[in-house]
Amino acid sequence: MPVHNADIAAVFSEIADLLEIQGANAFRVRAYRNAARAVNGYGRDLASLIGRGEAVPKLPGIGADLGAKLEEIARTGHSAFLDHLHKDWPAAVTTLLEIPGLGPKRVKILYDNLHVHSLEELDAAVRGGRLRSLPGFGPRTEENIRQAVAAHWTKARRFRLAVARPYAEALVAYLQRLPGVRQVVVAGSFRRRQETVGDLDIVVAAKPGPFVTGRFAAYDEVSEVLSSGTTRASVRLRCGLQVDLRVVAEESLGAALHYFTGAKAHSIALRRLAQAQGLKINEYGVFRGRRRIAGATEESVYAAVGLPYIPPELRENRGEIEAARAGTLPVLVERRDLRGDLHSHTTQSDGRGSLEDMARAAQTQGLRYLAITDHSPHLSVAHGLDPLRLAQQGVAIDAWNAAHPEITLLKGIEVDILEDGGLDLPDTALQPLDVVVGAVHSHFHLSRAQQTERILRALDHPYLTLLAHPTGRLIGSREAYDVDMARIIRKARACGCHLELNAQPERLDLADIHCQMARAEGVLVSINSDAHAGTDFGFLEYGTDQARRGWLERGHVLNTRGLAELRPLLRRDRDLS
Ligand code: DGT
Ligand code: CA
Ligand code: CA
Repeated sequence: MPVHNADIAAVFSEIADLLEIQGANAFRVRAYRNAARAVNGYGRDLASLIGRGEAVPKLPGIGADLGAKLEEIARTGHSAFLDHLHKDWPAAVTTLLEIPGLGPKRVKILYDNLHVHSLEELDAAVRGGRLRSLPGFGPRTEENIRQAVAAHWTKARRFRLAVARPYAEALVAYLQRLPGVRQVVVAGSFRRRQETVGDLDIVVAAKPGPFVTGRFAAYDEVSEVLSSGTTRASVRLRCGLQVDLRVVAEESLGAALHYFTGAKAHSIALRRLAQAQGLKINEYGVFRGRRRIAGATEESVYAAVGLPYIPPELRENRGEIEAARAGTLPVLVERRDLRGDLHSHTTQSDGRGSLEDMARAAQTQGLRYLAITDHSPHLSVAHGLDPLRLAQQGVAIDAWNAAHPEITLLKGIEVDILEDGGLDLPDTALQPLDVVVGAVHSHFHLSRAQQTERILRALDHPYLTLLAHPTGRLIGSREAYDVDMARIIRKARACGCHLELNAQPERLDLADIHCQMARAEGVLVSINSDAHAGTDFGFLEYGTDQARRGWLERGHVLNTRGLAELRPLLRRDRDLS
């Protein structure tokens, strides 16, 4: 069975989780977490590479020991070390970590005292009131966990776009090789580039008949066939992801794609528009009476109702049909419009590439400038930079820039926004920098009023250029903190500050609706990779997808500017002296 990079990364993550629950050395745990990230971010399929006998590529943070484990997993899909850990710790233990409020220490206490090692057992223990007596728990914690477990049960499992993508691509490649298959497109929320997908919806243009659905059901990674007929089938993959397949005639591909791309609300609105013109749209085409007047392409479907093509990212019935009718659809930003990146890390803090590594990788990705923004001292786990180390990094950046006109490094910092809204470095350290990215990394649970005040106060700081990952959410594991985004966005405009759209697949923070709010208020958004390794610049694609869902055009995005145009937009202190 093929092993994807995501599978290898999942093994490393699970090892890290289990080691952490055991209370292993923090550096050892971090090494496995970093390895998982490096593998996830690597652009080529490691298993096929290794299968062809090529040397295991040098990935940041992966030395001889982890490299050998990587090769083992890539070849066999298993890790002897993980199997060894499972002797003492059942696999389901790590799923307990998905419950907010349960960290490794508490999971260990639960396991040691109550032998709770799955969500079902946790549920039973909570119902039985057995948690409150445990060291460090208490009735309030028990109640919080009870609510978190209930929320977990009701929330059907969704996959982050970046997690679903390798599965989608491998399956598309498999289907495309089948004889008689003309075209394969992943539709649904995946095509709309939603940040998470509930399942994959694949539309195949092929000769009708049971051949394609049969081959689909026989795909290696299928663990369960939910249904299979001549034109449709549904399966579940080993990773838990469900995939729905539709086989359509080539002449209906556009109509079918439109139907299965959705979103449902968009399709319904378009059907209404068609009805008003005496037309009928369904998954086979656009019809006037019995006559089919369009359907081979999506363009033809829209044209039949008098509209220009609407990009999938906009199809949420949030005003796109009205905009299309009025001829005011946005010309959405594209990845190739990005000229630079304003948030990245090096080995000076918690990055895994040197200054030179990061600069070269950014250049390879077509960027002309890169802000180096390591952490500030408050984030001690990340070995944040004090003023002296920051100044030394500035010297190294000057040296790089003097020798490398092809890509310009900007001096920056990702400075912690403290609980009171102050910044974690003195003005004297911030003043010489090109970019000051302010970030909340602590006190996520302040009240909405306090959290909002805290950030507004930070935005008032004359050296702050950019508010990083503005809501702090981690998709699927940490809710956004409670803030008044409308006020923050208005404040940002008032003080000439910009907002980041952090492109890390688990952040994608700003959310699409906040991008729209920023656009409406005239606040520029910077699509930043927050790269911790050279391979992370690939995240910019996900950030761009999110920006497109937020209706952003090139002009709304700060880092589509060339350096000369950018520099004055980064300085806020010029008129203050
Ligand atoms: P997901 O899977 O929850 O991330 O979201 P979607 O949008 O991929 O939804 P899904 O998989 O249930 O359906 C895929 C597309 O198929 C959906 O976007 C629109 C279309 N579709 C599904 N059910 C209906 C329906 O009852 N009416 C219409 N017009 N379209 C539907
Ligand atoms: Ca879907
Ligand atoms: Ca579906």
